Amino acid sequence: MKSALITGITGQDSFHLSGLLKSKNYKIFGLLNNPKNSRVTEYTRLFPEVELIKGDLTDFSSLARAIEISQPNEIYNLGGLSSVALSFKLPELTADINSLGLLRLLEAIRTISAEKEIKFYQASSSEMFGKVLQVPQTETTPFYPRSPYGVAKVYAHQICANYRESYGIHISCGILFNHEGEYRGEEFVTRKITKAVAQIAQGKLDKIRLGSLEPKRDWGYAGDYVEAMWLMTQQQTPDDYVIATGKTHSVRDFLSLAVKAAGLKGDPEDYVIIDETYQRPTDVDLSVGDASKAKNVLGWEPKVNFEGLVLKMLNHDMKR
Ligand code: GDR
Repeated sequence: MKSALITGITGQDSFHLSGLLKSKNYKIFGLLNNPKNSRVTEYTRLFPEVELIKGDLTDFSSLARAIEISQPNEIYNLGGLSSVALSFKLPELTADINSLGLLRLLEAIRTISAEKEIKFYQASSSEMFGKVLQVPQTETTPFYPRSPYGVAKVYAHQICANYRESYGIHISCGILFNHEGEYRGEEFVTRKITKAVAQIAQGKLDKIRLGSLEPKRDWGYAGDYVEAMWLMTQQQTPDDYVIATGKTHSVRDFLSLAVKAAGLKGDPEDYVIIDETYQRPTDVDLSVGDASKAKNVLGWEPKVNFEGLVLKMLNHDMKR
């Protein structure tokens, strides 16, 4: 039986990845930094068999201990501060967790005599492309991050390449574009919209406050994207891959589809108040990825399209 250690076990991607690894009969270990996190109950209800290990990406010894306990074949580093907006308020913590936390984990792998070769997956991000220098973005597009989060992810991405080349560690980085779904946190714009639209449709809310309707993102379904993560760790040779749908849509497009699907009448913008407090000092205006390499090498392709994603999330929130 293979075993996997996942950091950031209560995050959106861990819910999807745990489901995938469970279906493949893995023994799963999850690194949990805050047992009081409100998502722990939901996670343990869905995955009672997963062994949770107390630990933190800011604490080297807890990472070494987690590796010793789990003796993993694969490690998925999904932990860290994932809100780009929050990274402007907590830039130092963002660097400590998202950059140095990853470095600590790599150092733990390098220095611990594990029983077997560990295959490592790093959650890199399209946020590294920031003010994009090429459309669409590929694995070779230069980085121009526009947030403390993006800058921290660039460090992590590049130290992964360095450890792969210096020490021969099997490290693959998935440059994942925005991916959403039923487990998405409410601080992200897609979930914020589908939750609010469901409440408006049920007469519980009048309007939704958003920072802007203009930014464009390449939005995919998280359930599809965790399959790409797993495929990367199954390869003989580690490498970096863009994971994206290749299509871009604005926040306005997402809102319009959700409003229509909920059966609300009138102009979608009638339901919106533009609120500057949700705007960032610098933002990414356009993001669209080219996942040809993942398709050719991993045989990976997204299954859920933009319309399917909006409906999935809206239906979930309508039921709730
Ligand atoms: P993002 O996701 O920053 O792309 O990072 P988010 O959903 O937060 O923002 C997407 C775009 O929508 C704009 N926006 C708003 N965003 C939020 N959160 N709230 C609002 O009210 C609002 N109004 C407009 C944002 O400015 C932005 O342009 C996500 C995260 O999952 C990262 O961890 C991941 O690495 C990247 O995607 C790829």
